[in-house]
Amino acid sequence: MSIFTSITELGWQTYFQQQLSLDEWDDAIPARIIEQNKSELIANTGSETIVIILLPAMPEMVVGDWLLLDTNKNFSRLLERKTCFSRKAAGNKLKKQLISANIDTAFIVCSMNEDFNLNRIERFLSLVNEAEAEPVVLLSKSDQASNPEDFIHKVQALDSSLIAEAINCLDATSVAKLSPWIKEGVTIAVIGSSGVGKSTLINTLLGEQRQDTAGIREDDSKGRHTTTRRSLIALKEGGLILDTPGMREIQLADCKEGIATTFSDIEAFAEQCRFSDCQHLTEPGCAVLKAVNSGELDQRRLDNYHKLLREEALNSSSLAERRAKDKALGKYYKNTLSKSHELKGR
Ligand SMILES: Nc1nc2c(ncn2[C@@H]2O[C@H](COP(=O)(O)OP(=O)(O)OP(=O)(O)O)[C@@H](O)[C@H]2O)c(=O)[nH]1
Ligand SMILES: [Mg+2]
Ligand SMILES: [Zn+2]
Repeated sequence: MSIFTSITELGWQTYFQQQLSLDEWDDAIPARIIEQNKSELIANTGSETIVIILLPAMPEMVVGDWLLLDTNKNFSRLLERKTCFSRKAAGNKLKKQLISANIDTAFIVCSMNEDFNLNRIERFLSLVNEAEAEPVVLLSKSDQASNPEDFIHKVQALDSSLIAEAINCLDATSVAKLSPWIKEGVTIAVIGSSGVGKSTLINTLLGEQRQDTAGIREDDSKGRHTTTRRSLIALKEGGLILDTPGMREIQLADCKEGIATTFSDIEAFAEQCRFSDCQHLTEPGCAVLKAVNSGELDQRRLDNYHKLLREEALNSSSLAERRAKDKALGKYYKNTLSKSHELKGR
């Protein structure tokens, strides 16, 4: 396990410091969650590692979160997050799932082979933009691609201000390109589908085989994900990097702003539509459809925009409905409980 020598190295920033009360300034010990499993959290204080057993009364916490411990090194409270990545939980679960907290930069990894997919990159960008973290698109397996520049152009055609780099995750010289983003106190999350090279990239940055990669996996029968847990790892150059399991399904929820930022070109065209509530489907005077016809906008990109917006609206409304139901149920239990106490008291 990595030993963090100071909390600045762990990513402690003024944003978190400002949340401390005067008493907490004196007594509380800040700690950051660096690993988690179903029943416990592993937190680091900058000088030691603390295991926190999860209790029902605790708030939902995730890797990257900052929390305060009391003088006995027990959980005291969770600090407000600067950024948070979340999605609707996979499958039919009506639940929001936290992915990670307090991420400054996201490396969105996509390999330059048959898995290359612009729709998926736009999906990840929406998630990262919603959290207002800085996205960097990494196009991996450059050693296997005959034309990496074509892939870079395709990504930059989405948004000319987007940073895209082609890398060979197995090669230290190639990975050294990423040094401008690796700085003390900066937390980077590596996200992308399974098998794109996220753990390989982290191992190359570390200069050691810390994380299992598909190449050295002994038993493939457990499924196609090699990394199964999120862990925050300290880098020699400073900074922290979060390895994540490949996400097969990232259903967007509560992500409207993120989609708007990702598709700001479409939103700009939309301002010129004849009707202010234009859906850009069949309406006359639609500036978005005009941009498709003139070749300024890809039909694929417009289709994906529609798809992500529909999905986001559906997921957000079912999650809101679920939250309202849970709240009503909570009130009901509270009422019946206090009634039964009243009866018992009589
Ligand atoms: N040639 C080449 N192979 C790569 C590159 N990046 C990763 N690989 C290989 O691709 C396979 C998958 O890499 P991993 O690092 O395990 O992928 P991952 O993204 O961590 O996958 P999950 O943990 O399942 O999400 C391994 O066999 C790596 O050696 C690369 O840039 N070039
Ligand atoms: Mg992995
Ligand atoms: Zn329109």
